[in-house]
Amino acid sequence: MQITVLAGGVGGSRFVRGVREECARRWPDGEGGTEASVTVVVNTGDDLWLAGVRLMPDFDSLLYSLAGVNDTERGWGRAGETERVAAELREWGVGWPWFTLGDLDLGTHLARTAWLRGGLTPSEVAHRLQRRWPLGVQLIPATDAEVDTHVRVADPDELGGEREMHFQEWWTRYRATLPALAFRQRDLESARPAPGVVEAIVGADVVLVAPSNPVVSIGTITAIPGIREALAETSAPVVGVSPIIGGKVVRGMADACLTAIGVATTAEAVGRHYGARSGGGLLDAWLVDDADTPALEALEGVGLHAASAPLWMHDLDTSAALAGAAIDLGRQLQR
Ligand code: FO1
Repeated sequence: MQITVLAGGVGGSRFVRGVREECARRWPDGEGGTEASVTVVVNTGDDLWLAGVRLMPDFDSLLYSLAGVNDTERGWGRAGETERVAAELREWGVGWPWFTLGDLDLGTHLARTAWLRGGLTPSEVAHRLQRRWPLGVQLIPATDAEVDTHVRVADPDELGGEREMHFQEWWTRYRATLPALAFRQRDLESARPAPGVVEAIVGADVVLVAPSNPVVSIGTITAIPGIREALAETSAPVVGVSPIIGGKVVRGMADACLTAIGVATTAEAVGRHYGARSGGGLLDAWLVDDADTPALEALEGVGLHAASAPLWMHDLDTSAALAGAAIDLGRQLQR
């Protein structure tokens, strides 16, 4: 059973832990793991260079969460973190005072940057980083190209009345409160899927789109030339899970991103935004929360196989149950 998941960071991490757990329960390998193979195509649009090191936040969120070393309160970074170096960087005026690089986290960024400077590609670096812990799934960055997301915002002081900033500044410094005029990934046209990504999508038995940010996470992954084509080509059912429950984002500030691209913050609107594969869109099926069952008929109307299940992931059991519902929805389509 080959399962491929498209995922961003924080929402993606919980969902992927659920997929891993559900696979271990359904297809046990006798050692507490699973015979199923789970590949996660990870968003790289949040990535940035800061203080001379390369950060890959969504990859690191998945890595730390799946390894069980993540800070569960903050939702990012390492458990038991300290910030001695970050304090020094602030004194030197290096990096961003509003963006904390913890000491343990810096170990990851320094290792990654050392390997990159040694000539490894980001996906080769990703392979080395995840060798340290037995994650039970394979994480692959969506592309080896740098496609850092930038956000255009209105600025009356600027000529032309606009300016651009890195997504991470918009997200962490301004908490997405500056109305975004557009999101742009630099050099996206020349980006290509990282090695193994197309094979993971085309060769999957089911492709799952995690309840991640539909604009800057799933949107960035599927905008990489070659990935959308692979999704159109795969014989696997493509099943998405709504990141919106009852008209509210589950976490993060995806509503600010959706508003910027003119999509309402509802499970129905995001399902329509992704579109049905039969109509040239992304998905075969769309899983919404029980609170959003009124949307099921309209979603069927646009060619999506729509179903509802509890989408709140409170713990490993609810995450595994959600993963199971998404896998089952996909397998119903295969018959
Ligand atoms: N998020 C914050 O809100 N504040 C921070 O200071 C911060 C630092 C940080 C450092 C490394 C890293 O990998 C992630 C970090 N994040 C921080 C979270 C980051 O913005 C998110 O992981 C995603 O990129 C947005 O979904």
